[in-house]
Amino acid sequence: MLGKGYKVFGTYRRLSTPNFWRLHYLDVYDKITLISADIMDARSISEALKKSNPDEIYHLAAQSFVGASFDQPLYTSDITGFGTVRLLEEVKKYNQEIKIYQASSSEMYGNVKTKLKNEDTPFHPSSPYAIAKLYSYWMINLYREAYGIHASNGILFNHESPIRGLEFVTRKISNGVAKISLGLSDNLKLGNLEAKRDWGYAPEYVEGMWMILQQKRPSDYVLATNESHTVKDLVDEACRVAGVSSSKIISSKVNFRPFDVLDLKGDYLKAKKKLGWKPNTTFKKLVKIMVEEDIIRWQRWLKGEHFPWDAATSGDDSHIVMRNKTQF
Ligand code: G4F
Repeated sequence: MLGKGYKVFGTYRRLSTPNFWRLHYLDVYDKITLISADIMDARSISEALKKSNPDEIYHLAAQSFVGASFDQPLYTSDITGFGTVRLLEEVKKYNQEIKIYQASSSEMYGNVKTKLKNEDTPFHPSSPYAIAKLYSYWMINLYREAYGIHASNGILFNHESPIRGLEFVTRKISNGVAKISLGLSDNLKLGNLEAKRDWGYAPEYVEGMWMILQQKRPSDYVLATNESHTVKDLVDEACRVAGVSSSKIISSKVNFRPFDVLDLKGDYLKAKKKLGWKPNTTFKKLVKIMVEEDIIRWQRWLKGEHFPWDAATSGDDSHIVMRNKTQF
């Protein structure tokens, strides 16, 4: 967005331990304006609108981890579901000309039988997270039809990069095999290796989000790669890149979800035709980007360099601390 000449505002939740490492990693921390706000607090959203007076809103705020939504269904519903309505209501009061992008999710399809999912495929959500996202999806449609707000859903399939959180399977694997390859760990425990996902490269999907809001008419679009791979395929490819034996990767029932979506594969034809959008990074390239980046980080760590490339509380890497606080 900065590259396109936008003035960018970002909202953040106040935390006792600041978590801005991704903004530093992308070298944008000093180039954007941060506003303290919370999607649970309508008044703070109203204030954020007044401070930023936006033309476009990219609504990505959510409890976005499917696994955690089974443990915290009400919390997830409040943030990922009602949060969108709090935003829509404040936009309706403040300025109905603002364009809104809603981060909808391929999880909304759940275990529906259709192999290749597009904008016309029926939804069958299979987690509290997916149900909350589907609620938001329909609210976006309602505010578009009832109030004429330029509100669009991007139905994005899994999109990944080296700044993915460690709790998600791609980064858990890239980080895990990187550590095994450098002798920092013996094995990696995962959950369901048979699940299939349609994994693409996040920067390309963010470009797609922007394209969606540049359309004259709001609409809903699938962004995907038209391919799906099993978690086991991901493990094998990551191990190949890192030079690690895949026998070190263990599937443990402890990490299985109460209910899992078996196969998600998206059809991006509408986005291609209407937006001119298409994914360019192959599955193998994506795995290579992520594994190589994690190996580099751990090599730097071994040389004594400590920096918060993940929040201090993430997974079993909680020992990563800031040595030089002024740096970040
Ligand atoms: O990486 P995941 O946690 O992503 P998931 O559940 O597909 O959700 C992500 O993509 C959605 C888009 O479709 C977003 F809406 C959502 O916010 C998030 O970004 O899990 C992927 C698959 C699952 O089937 C899971 O059961 O990997 C399987 N898996 C196997 N072992 C694991 C693990 N997932 C995690 N997180 N950790 C494991 O150890």
